[in-house]
Amino acid sequence: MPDIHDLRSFIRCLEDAGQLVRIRRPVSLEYELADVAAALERRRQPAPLFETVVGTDWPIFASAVAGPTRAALALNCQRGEVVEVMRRALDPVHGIAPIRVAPEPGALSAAWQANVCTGDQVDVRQLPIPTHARGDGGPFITAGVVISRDPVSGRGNLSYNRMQVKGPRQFGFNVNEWRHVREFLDIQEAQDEPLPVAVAIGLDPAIMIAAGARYPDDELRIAGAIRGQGIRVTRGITVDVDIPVDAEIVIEGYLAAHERQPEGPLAEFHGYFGELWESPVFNVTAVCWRDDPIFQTLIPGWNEHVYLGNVLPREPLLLNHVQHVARVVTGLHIPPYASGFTAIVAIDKCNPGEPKNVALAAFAAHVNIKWCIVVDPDVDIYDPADVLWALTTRVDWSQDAFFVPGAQGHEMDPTADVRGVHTKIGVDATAKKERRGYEDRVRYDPADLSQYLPRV
Ligand SMILES: Cc1cc2nc3c(=O)[nH]c(=O)nc-3n(C[C@H](O)[C@H](O)[C@H](O)COP(=O)(O)O)c2cc1C
Ligand SMILES: [Mn+2]
Repeated sequence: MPDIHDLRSFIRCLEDAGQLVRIRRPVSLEYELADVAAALERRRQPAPLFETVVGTDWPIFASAVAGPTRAALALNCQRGEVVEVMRRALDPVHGIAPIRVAPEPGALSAAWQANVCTGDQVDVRQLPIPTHARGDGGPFITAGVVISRDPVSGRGNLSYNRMQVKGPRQFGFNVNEWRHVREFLDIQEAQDEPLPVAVAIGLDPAIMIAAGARYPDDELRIAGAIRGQGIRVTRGITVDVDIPVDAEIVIEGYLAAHERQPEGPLAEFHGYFGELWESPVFNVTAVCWRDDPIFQTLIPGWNEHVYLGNVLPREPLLLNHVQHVARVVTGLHIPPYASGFTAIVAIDKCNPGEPKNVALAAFAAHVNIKWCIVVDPDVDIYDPADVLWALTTRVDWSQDAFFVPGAQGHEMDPTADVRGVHTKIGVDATAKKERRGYEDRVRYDPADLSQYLPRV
């Protein structure tokens, strides 16, 4: 069982599983790095470790958990078990609290305390922060996990908040209305106080996965549940929040009270650019890093963005709902290449009407789901080509598809109105041999191509 506890151990695990590609050719931080990572993600290729990046000595890793293959490695399970493992980890009953490492005299309590830069020494423009998409407003930290604390209860919190470089010690910090960080900032602002936060970059993927979930407690407990033991944390150097000791890079600072500045645009999860936001301002008090750090980024508006935010936390919800109506669910997936709006459910159908009930249950599982495709167990739900084949050869559209007009969806779905009202569609793409008999489907055994092809 691989011991994954930080980014380095995860990278080793990926390399052993053929899920890492080391890129030695120099790449530019502007566009080129993201272009390469995006192409790899869309083709479901290994995650890139860019070893030579122009203008920095630090390697950059991207696309850590861009889909189910690497999620399975991160969660130490089979690909078909990811939903079940996530369902267990997201249940607060199984949460495991972080463990606070006390500083010992003369020793570091965290690897990232090896290099510390504070006050006027800090210039975040020296960090290798990519400009990802043409259309983004500039360089953004996208894979930073934000650690904050409820000023009232003291409970810790993890979230993603994109951060746009604004100056040597300042970022624009995006935060939506209904986020926990927003609640904490509101509480502080009512007393004209800033909110201390830390941003950890380069992490155990269990923490990356945890940060994408909405959870009633400290999301580090989700990461603890995944690892079966508490995540080791230590207090920040200039802020009172508990930061994972194994982070590669840590940025500490404060969200200024009552300050707002234009921030954005950035590639959004639905695959279009967003608008400028009036966002809070993050003032940096310290930047710290491990010796020979690895910077980590996440390609905005692309697979990993959708997978962490809209897939991993929601597939367990979908499973709960479809299990309620279908006798035998053999698999389900919300594909990260479809903005989290599509659900694919495989069932061993027991009744001709069951697939349509499954689709209805999927719409109830989460408002974002607008299309549910129900297939037989022989269809590979992770392979868009196999799903398209089932849609083509097993669907009579006038009988097997149904619309739900005027249903609630996501306001940012470009087909919905400004309130998010749109039409949902359910498709029964299971075979109906009772309509007309036909022979078995063609099958070839999956060949291990690495045995036959030169390494690319
Ligand atoms: C890759 C990624 C980027 C995100 N970026 C932002 C962001 O910039 N602003 C924001 O408010 N939420 C963003 N989110 C959503 C929240 O960080 C995430 O849903 C988290 O659960 C919110 O934390 P909370 O439940 O503790 O409020 C992002 C999610 C992901 C997965
Ligand atoms: Mn939270």
